[in-house]
Amino acid sequence: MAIERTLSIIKPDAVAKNAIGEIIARFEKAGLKVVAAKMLHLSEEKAGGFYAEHKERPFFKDLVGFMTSGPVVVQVLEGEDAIARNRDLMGATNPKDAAPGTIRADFAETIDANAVHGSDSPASAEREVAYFFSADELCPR
Ligand code: RTP
Ligand code: MG
Repeated sequence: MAIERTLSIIKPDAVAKNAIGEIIARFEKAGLKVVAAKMLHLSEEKAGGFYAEHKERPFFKDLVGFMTSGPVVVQVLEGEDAIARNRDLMGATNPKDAAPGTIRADFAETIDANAVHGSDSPASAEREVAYFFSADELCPR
C-alpha cells in the first residue's frame, strides 16, 4: 500500500469543544503522522474557495458560515493509505450515520457541524494540501 498525504481540518465546533488533542491523538494512534499543522480563522473567501465543488449546493452558504464561525486547525497527515484511513477514522458525513468509535460519532452532533474534514481522493488531497500549505511548510518525506 502506498504512503499518502491527506488534508485534515478540525472544524470550529471541535475546536470550541477543546477536542483538538483528542482528535489528533486518534490520528496518531491509527499510525498517521502529522507532517504540517496550523491554526487559522478562515475568511469567507478562503472557506468558499476550499469548498468550491459545493458552490451550487443548497447547503453552501451555511457551510461557509460555519467554517468561518471560529478557528480551525488544518493539518497534513501522512501514512499508509492515509486518505482512506482518515476517512474511516472520521466516520460518515452525518454523525447520526457515523459508526460508533469514529470521530464524528463521538464529537459531532449535526451534519453541518461535523467536527472534521478529510480529503476524499488523491486528487483532492493534492489540491487541498497545496491550498493551505506551501512546500517549505511541509516536513520533507
Ligand atoms: P468534508 O468535505 O467536510 O470532509 O465532508 P464530507 O466529504 O464527508 O462531505 P461533503 O459531501 O464533501 O460535504 C461537505 C460538508 O458540507 C456539509 N454538508 N451538508 N445539509 C447537507 O445535506 C450537507 N451535506 C454536506 C457537511 O458539513 C459536510 O462535511
Ligand atoms: Mg468532502
